[in-house]
Amino acid sequence: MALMFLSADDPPEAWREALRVSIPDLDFRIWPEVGDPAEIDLALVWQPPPGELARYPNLRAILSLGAGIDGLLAQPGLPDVPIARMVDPSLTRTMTEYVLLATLRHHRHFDRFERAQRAARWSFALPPQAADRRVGVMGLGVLGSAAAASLASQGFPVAGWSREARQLAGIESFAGQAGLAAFLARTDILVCLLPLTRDTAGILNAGTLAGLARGAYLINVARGAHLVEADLIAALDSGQLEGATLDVFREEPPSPDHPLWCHPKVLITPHVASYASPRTAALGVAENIRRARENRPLLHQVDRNRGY
Ligand code: NDP
Ligand code: OXD
Repeated sequence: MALMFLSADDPPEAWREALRVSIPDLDFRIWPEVGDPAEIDLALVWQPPPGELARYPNLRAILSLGAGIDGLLAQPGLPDVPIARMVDPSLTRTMTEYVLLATLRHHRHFDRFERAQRAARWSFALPPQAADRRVGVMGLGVLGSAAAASLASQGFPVAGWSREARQLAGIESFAGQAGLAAFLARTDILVCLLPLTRDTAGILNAGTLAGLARGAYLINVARGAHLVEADLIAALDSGQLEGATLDVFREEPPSPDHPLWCHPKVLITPHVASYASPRTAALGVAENIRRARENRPLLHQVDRNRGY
């Protein structure tokens, strides 16, 4: 029985050390040096190459190093075993930091000042008070609800949109298709923290962006395929949107000639909004290793039908 670690973005040695604190005799193999595929019973992965997971005949479970599992569910030949997604305080904290930073940057006009400075222009403009800037968070799950709470603590009027109505202190709740138009209409800064599913793909489109208050901002930290990029560019160019912060893209990295790279109203970050630190996240992963090997339900097990 061995665990395969496969990720180009996460540090294998730090994960090995952190997991061995809880499971000292863990046989931890770093892809591609995994030995006999039949000995692998667990896969701890982020963005495996297409088809790779089908090579391990005795896999018991897949443990995702990411919160979003859309990429795993799209894997050809994905084994029919339980999948657990990443839920961890370090992941939540880093996402909250990013969303707060991006919101405050737009709210306090730093995006405009950056443009003005490049043109040696003194661009005096006072921002509204936080109480007059309405933030809307699409997705009120683990990450969305934490970000929403943090934004509300800064004084922003915050609303969230989810499938089912949620009761969260200080957050106005909108739910389902029936609640979407009203949610958008009261939103000046829109944060997308939805999972990518068949229902949410392309949800940030011309219609959605037109439904926002004029001069709104978009912060997409979920998945690139939520956004119809041409519709965003049109909304920015028409003035319907004042700016956008984008951490995720349909193609990562976007091609060098992609128009978003040099759009003056867009800030691009390279899919770094949040990450799980092995120091804290290894505890939950170790628990799931034990659960999988004892045939018990996993923590944060994904509902494949729901898609998240
Ligand atoms: P959760 O599964 O905890 O929350 C998902 C939320 O989205 C829930 O509130 C859910 O509603 C809502 N939702 C799902 N489908 C719909 C729908 N059709 N209509 C309305 N609401 C919907 O996910 P997390 O908060 O943990 O993560 C969210 C996403 O963030 C991940 O899937 C990933 O794509 C992205 N992410 C990006 C990172 C980055 O670095 N850029 C890092 C980590 C995650 P309900 O509450 O009713 O179920
Ligand atoms: C995730 C991500 O889903 O980093 O965790 O995108």
